[in-house]
Amino acid sequence: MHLGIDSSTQSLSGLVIDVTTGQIVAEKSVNFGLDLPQYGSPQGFLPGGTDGEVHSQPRMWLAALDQMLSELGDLVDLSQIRSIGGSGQQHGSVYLNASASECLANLDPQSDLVTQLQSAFSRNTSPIWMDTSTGSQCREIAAAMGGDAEVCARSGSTAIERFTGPQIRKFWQQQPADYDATARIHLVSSFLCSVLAGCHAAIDFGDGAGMNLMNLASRQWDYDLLEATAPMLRVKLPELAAAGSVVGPVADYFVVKYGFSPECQVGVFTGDNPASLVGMGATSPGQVVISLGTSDTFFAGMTQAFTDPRGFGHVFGNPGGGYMCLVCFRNGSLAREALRDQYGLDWSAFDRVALAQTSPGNDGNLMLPFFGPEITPRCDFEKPLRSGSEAFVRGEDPAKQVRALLEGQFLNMRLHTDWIGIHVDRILLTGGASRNDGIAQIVADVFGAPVERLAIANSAALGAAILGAVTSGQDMGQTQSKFCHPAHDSRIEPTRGVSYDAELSAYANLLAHRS
Ligand code: ADP
Ligand code: XUL
Repeated sequence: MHLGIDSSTQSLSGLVIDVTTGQIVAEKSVNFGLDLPQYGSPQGFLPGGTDGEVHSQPRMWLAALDQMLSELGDLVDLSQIRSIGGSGQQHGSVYLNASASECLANLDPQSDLVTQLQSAFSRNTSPIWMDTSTGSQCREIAAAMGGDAEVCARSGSTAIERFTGPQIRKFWQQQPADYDATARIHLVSSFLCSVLAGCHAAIDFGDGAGMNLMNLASRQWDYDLLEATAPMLRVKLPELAAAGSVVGPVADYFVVKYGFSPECQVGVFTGDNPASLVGMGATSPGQVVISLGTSDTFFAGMTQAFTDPRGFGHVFGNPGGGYMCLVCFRNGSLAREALRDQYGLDWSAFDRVALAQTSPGNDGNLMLPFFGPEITPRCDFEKPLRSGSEAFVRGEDPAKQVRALLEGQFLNMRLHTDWIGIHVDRILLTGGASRNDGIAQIVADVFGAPVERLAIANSAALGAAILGAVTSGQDMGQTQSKFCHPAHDSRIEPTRGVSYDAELSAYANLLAHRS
């Protein structure tokens, strides 16, 4: 058996697979807001950050890891786990001082992770992917490199506010003494991997590409980018390695406390999106995945690395080899939740029956579906912009509002993914909101392609478990063929005769002329 651990924005999950039987044996998830209310992060991050700052507490992730393993141990015999793979929300960074190596190597099973790693942080909080506060740092890095095009050609993305390099630069500028006291900077993924292995683990080529620091072609740290970002950075960064390659055996702490075998191996973790690509069985080019988690993301394997001319899309290393493209939309589930709560609705208002009260195109009522800052396109929106009938613009008619939000979200996605040039003839849908048939229908209609879903919504955790199997020497493709099948009856066809071409132009026009 192999364990996959995914630490996402709102929860940390564990999922156990048995490659012999092709079964998912157990799943356990700890929700940061509901299960760990003492961290004051109802949606997984600290509310109330100013000027676009969004931070989370790495201690909360440690508490969640302890809790998840303790609960998972009630469901499955952890001594049978041969290897552990994992993933984390991308871009988020964890800052550790010089005592961290010792702390990691000597974890005492009589105590817990939070208590023991408490003093190993050189920064109490971690900036996460929702942070949009580093605009000036991005401009400085681009200027030092001779322009955005150069940063993009080297790292796969222009300098982006949530990416780790600009975040590190801001930390160095604003807290130089704390930066100096930082011995190691991890991503969420490599941090949790290090805890499990009891030593500093590498960053993989998938998550590493989300930092504006890795040279995509050579898969090494790019010294010019490091220099443009902050001094003495190379010594603070881990090594780079392929996702799933062996880090070492699981730390004694986990053997004694949770009953893992001392032979259980920990593999290099990756980002949640690259892991999802693995978990959807979509690592080979030709398949498109849309993930509807806290953020909405659109991604696909690529044979060649080419970048988004408008600068919103990214190219990462693909854990299956080669590259993947990714476009991330910050106003995903959080915007759907905001509209749902504003109108006092529940998710049934987003299902097919409810949406049948309105029709595709929504009688010309359109919405720019942003309730907070957006990254694709980059703009500090505060509320949605409506266009259409007077009643609709006044905010009346909840069913039309729901349709307008969803059509707006997927028109925005279609508009900002056309650069990839993939002919979309099937969409694999995943993430928490993918189980909603109404949302899936609108995805199918807007893209004009059928949608399929796997039996399991958490494809990142499944991908993490498959990477765990790879750590034990299993073939990725063969393991994917055992687990990554669309669920029976999960397919949704686009509505016959419906095309969103005119709405796409109207949406692009509204976006271009927004006030
Ligand atoms: P993440 O991995 O980013 O933490 P998930 O992929 O677990 O997020 O998705 C969680 C989100 O899914 C929730 O925030 C919620 O908004 C959304 N969600 C869950 N169930 C439904 C549903 N039935 N309809 C629409 N959205 C849903
Ligand atoms: C991708 C991104 C998000 C996070 C959280 O670039 O910022 O999708 O990985 O899921």
